[in-house]
Amino acid sequence: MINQAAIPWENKPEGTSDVIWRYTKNPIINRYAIPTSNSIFNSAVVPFGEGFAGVFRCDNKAVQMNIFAGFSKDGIRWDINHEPIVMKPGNTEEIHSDYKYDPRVTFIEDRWWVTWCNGYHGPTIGIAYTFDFKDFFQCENAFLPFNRNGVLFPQKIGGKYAMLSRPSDNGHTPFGDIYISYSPDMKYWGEHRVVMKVTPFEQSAWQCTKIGAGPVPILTDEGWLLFYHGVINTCNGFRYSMGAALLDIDHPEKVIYRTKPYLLAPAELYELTGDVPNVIFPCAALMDSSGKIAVYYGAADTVTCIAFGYRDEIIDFIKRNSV
Ligand code: BMA
Repeated sequence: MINQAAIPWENKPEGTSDVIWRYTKNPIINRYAIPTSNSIFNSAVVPFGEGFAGVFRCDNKAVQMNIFAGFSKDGIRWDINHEPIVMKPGNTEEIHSDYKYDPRVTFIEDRWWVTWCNGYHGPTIGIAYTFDFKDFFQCENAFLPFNRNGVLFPQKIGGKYAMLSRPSDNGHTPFGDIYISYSPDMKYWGEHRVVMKVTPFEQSAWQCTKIGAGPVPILTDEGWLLFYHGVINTCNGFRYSMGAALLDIDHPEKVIYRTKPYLLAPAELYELTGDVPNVIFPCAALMDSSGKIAVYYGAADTVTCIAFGYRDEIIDFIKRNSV
């Protein structure tokens, strides 16, 4: 795919030593951006054509969770379809779905693959592919319920598709580690291995309750750069922050480095308050050829935001501040 559009970008504010900084015009998508929406957050964008395409989590005013396609010239101003994606059968006729949320998108070989949390007698990982963000073809769910945060690697590893996921329960899961699974065909998944677990409370409490993969991992010379969310349970409920890890290129179940301090935690009003306060939930990242990165994240389960960073600075930070 040739992408001529520059990724969204804003220079680092003077005087900060942070390696991730927020877009000053956050949020980029407000909760009522389409007529039926209660909230638009935890969404995925990719370079597409001469601009960008995305799959957006829009909860409607009945608070039904669904995913919607959208398009943008600059990655900031989005035209999101007013109707949700209607799936056609892909590698199965079984495309039952009670709800869909928290999509991720990546290009592998010849098509775009979408994963999301799919309601099939409880949350599990749904998979679909598209060539144009108009027709979507739903495949077999990757796993049994209960699972969330299914994130594909953007290329095969050892000849197989690879997916991170976070086995969970049917509610607001009070635990959760990141696993990897492999598939020869995007239908049958196995070779499940643990990648990363929560940290001990006294070592890094922001990620001591549960963790989950965020954007599709980014291939770098130093390993797969994985942004992830980490959660601490507080007397006021869960607080979601963002960290990052470097995973071995050929064996991504091997964690090389992983941030002890968070990279971004709820601090701005739009992160601290909303339908679910204190949530930063990254689901996509764009990187250009110079190593500039734009991370897209849902804030407070209400709106969609961007934060920026330089690949090399982030990698250096992860190495210097690893657990
Ligand atoms: C998780 C998911 C996310 C949500 C987060 C915080 O379990 O439901 O969609 O952003 O909780 O509420």
